[in-house]
Amino acid sequence: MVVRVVPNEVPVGAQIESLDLSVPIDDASLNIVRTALDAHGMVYLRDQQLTPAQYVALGRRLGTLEKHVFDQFLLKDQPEIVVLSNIVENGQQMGVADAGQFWHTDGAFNTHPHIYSMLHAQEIPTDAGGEPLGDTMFVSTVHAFSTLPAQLQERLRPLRGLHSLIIQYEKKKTSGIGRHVPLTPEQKARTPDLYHPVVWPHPRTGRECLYVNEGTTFGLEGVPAEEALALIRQLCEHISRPEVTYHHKWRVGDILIWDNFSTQHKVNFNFGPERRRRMHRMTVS
Ligand SMILES: O=C(O)CCC(=O)C(=O)O
Ligand SMILES: [Fe+2]
Repeated sequence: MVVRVVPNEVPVGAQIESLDLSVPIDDASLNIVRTALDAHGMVYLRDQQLTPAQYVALGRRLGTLEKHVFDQFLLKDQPEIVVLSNIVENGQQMGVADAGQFWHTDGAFNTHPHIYSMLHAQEIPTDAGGEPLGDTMFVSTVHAFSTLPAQLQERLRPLRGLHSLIIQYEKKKTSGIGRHVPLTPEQKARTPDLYHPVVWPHPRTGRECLYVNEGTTFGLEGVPAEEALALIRQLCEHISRPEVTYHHKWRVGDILIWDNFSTQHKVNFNFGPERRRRMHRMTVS
């Protein structure tokens, strides 16, 4: 079977068909995946039956795997995988329950954000009619920048944005989604506030990505706080316009890979704690 890349109708994302990721990926197929990621920012593959070890082996083919700051939710035998889940068993939370409630890009609180994140769907909540709940939504930051007025593009190019994991976690505390796990002082120390370019040339393609997000950007260097927050809000609204947003309808076995420079994502938390959702997540630098 020939591997096919089928782009979404919106300017982000593509489905990759006829590629079985449970067998070690060959160079030609790996190249198709990388090229599709460069072109579309995120890719998804359906019906992938992989053990955690096979999943880790796949991730290693894309780059170096990182360990999540939440050590308590790493898989014991495969610490490259962090569990995202709303499930509580024997009074114990099984994974990070509130990841993705704001539009964001992963790793913005790292000096060198990792390029790819990956999810492998283990359990997906559905409504009474069997329709999946908890869509993950994606937008393109390349498309967002390229559709801004030229004058605004010029103004943004020299700016740097202030990103803070700590402020993001304070925001999450009050949002009421899932069970919020506070950062320990040591985890906070590992992720201090930092600046990133507002317009970030993509490390692989060189395309300009609008690197400002609702989740972690709380200021602009040299711009008065109120003006900066208003501009950030305006840019975030532009980035996440409904007509350019892809909604991923999850199925168990889906593998999603996304690029954290050229896209942003957010989860639709339209499912309660009584409906189980569980993902295996990895990050690739
Ligand atoms: O649970 C999801 O669908 C995505 C959560 C998220 O933001 C992430 O894994 O980076
Ligand atoms: Fe995320």
